[in-house]
Amino acid sequence: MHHLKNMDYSCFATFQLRLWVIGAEAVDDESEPTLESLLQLLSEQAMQSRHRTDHIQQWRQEGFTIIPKFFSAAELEPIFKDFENLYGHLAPDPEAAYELDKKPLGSVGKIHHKQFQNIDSLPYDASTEMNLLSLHPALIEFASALLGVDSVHLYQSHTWAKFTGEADYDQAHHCDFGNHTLTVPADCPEQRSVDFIVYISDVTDDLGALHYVTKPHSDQILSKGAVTASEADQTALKAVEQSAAGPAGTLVAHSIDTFHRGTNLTRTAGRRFTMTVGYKAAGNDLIGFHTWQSRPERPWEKIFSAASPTQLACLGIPEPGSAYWTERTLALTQARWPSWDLSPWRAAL
Ligand SMILES: O=C(O)CCC(=O)C(=O)O
Repeated sequence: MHHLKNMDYSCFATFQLRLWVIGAEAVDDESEPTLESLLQLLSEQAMQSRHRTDHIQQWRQEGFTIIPKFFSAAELEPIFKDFENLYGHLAPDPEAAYELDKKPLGSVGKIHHKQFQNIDSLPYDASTEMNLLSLHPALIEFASALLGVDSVHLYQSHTWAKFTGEADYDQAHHCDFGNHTLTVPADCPEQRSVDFIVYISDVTDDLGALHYVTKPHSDQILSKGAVTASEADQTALKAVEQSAAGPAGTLVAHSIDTFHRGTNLTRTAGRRFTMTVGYKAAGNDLIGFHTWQSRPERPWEKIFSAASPTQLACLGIPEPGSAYWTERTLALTQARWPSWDLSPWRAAL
C-alpha cells in the first residue's frame, strides 16, 4: 500500500507526470513498470540533480534560494584561473586597496557606474569550461524546473570582478526588472525569468555579499507585488535583509522582481569573482538583456566546438530535426564556423 494521500494535488499531478516520463524513457516495451521501479528511478534522478524540490518551492514563495556547493571545486578551478588572468592585474595597488566609503553618514548607498567595471559577456576569451559554465546542464535543468517549462533560453551571461577600494559597492534595495523588460515582472512562473549568481570565489560579508529581502517581507513592508522602493522604505527593508554569503561554488537564484542590494567590500585587498546568468522560457519576448547575435567577432568557436545541441538551443540555435536545417543552411553554417561538429544536425536531416 502506497501512502500518497498527504501529497497536495498539484504536486501529485506533477509527480504522476514525472513517473510517466521516466517510465517511458527507462522501461522497454516488454516489461510493465512497477511503482517500486519507477520510485527507484525517480529517487536516482533526484540524487543526480543538483537542486531539490524545496529549492523550487522556496524560489517561488520567497523569491530567493541559495545552494552551496552547486558547482564543485574541480569544476571551478579552471574558471578561477581564468578570472585571475582576465582581472587579477586590475586590482588596485596595495595602498589603495582599502574600504572606500563614499556615502553620507547613515545612508544605505546607491547604484553608480563605478560598481560595474570588470564585466564582460559571453563568449569569453577564456577556457572552454568558463564558456560553458552558464550553459551547464545542471543550470539548464534547474532553470527549466524553476520556470516550469521544457525549453529555456540563456538571455544573460556576464562576469563581474569587484575589488576592495575600486568603488563603494553599497547599493539601495532594488529589483532588476528595469533593464530586463520594457514591461513589469509577470505573475505566472513561465513568463518570469531566473537570475543566477555563481560564486567563483568565496563571497563573505566583508567581500561584498549580496543582501536580500524575501518576497513575504517586501510584500508586507511595501505592498503585495511591489517592485520599487522609495528612499524612505530602505530602513525597513534593511532591517529584515539577509546575507547571501557563501563559499565558492554557491549558486544564488532570484529574479527580476526580488529586492536585493550589493554591499561594499571592506576586507583589505579583497576581491570577489562572480558570474551573472539569466534564463527565461524559450520564446518569451518580454525579457531580454544580451543579444548574442550582435557580436560575431567574439570567440564563438569556443562554444560551438564544445557545446551540445541542448546547450546551443539555449542560445537560439535550432535543435537537430528542426525545419531550419537543410543542406543549404548546414553547408553555409559549416563554412562560417569550421570547428563546429554538425554531425548530429546532419544525421537528423
Ligand atoms: O553583485 C551583487 O552582489 C549585487 C549587485 C546588484 O544587486 C545589482 O547591481 O543589481
